[in-house]
Amino acid sequence: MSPIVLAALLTLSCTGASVNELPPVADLPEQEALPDPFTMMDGTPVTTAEDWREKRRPELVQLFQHYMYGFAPEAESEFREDAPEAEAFDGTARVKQIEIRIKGLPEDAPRIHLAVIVPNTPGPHPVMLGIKRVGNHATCGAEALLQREDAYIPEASRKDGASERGGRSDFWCVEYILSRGYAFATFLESDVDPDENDFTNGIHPWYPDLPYPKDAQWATIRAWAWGFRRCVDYLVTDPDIDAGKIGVIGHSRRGKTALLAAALDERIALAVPHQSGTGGCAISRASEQETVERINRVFPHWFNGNFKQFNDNEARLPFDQHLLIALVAPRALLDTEGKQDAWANNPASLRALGAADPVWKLLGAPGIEGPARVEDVNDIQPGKVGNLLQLRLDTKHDLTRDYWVGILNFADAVYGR
Ligand code: GTR
Repeated sequence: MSPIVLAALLTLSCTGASVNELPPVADLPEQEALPDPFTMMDGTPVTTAEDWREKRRPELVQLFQHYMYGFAPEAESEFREDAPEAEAFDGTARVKQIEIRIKGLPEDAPRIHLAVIVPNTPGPHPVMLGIKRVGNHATCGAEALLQREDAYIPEASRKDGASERGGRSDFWCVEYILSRGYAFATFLESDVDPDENDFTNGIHPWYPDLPYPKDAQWATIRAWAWGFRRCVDYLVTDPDIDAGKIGVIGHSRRGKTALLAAALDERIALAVPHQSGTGGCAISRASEQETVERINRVFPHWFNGNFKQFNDNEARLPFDQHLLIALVAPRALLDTEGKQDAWANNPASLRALGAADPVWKLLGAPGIEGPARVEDVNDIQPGKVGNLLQLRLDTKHDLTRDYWVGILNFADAVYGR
């Protein structure tokens, strides 16, 4: 190892990682095996829960941002009502619509339009917060949900009817979620950043002077995770919501986002990265499905500039996705996967769960208890599962009601409901 790299690593371990001192990718050691959760970058062993919380966790938070997702700005959220509270579903629920702005940004800066649908029963309620590519009005038939004509919706979603009112009812199953006593909250990804290889739109141009090297700055998935954080800023203030029971979910590229959001924001109690694949729960090394090179080539805006240097070079990653999962510990994570969805690589995600599990154990929390994977939602019962599990159902790349049954069984189990 060159003296420069060694000096950088030593600085990293002493300071808790100043990003400008992290080694260039070419100087990172090659490791074919999965990086050990319990070895710091400079080789120092991690042996106690305190070591994890105070040293290894902060180091990994820095590494994932620097080399993969990018660093996002700190922000203070401000809330206004988008519309007065209204009843829905024959008075069994209430709809709240909140506009989230960022303090200090100009009037015409992007803002997030968060919809929160709460069961009309005594609360506070646990909540599932989902990111999606269509407007809030598409998630269910609640008439009160605003349909915003100025929202950016991708062409494909306009064509397949998904962006119509209630067009994604079978996907989000909002009435079912409410019937289980959970609130449902949701926002549109393009309120933060349209899913395009273009950083001149969305939130990015409003932060022209971030104090990070250009290649370490936030890309689209990091921006969406920042959007989750802004929504959590609101949810923890809402008396109808149980602030200790906030779950996040997204499908596929948004599953990657939900995982990242939960990894970085410890107010999130439950992560459900649905069919999240590469850049989500699936291990990047030796992928037989979507490789780092492929995802960077086809979706260059999802990850930062540094991550491109790991194309065909995954062995130099100082982490793998098991360590992103581990950042959720000791909280709960359900990795939901489709048996017919080979591209999302559920075997590689199962491997990641197994490699992350020791972190739950170090923190004295139930990680994988019993089988790591179940294929029957009825196997998810209190006392039968811990805080870490894969649920694999016989579906393609989609979200269906059966998944919601499993997700809410899992949430009930981890919350002790
Ligand atoms: C695919 C991409 C996956 C996944 C998916 C999706 O084309 O290769 O990583 O994110 O899109 O978001 O549906």
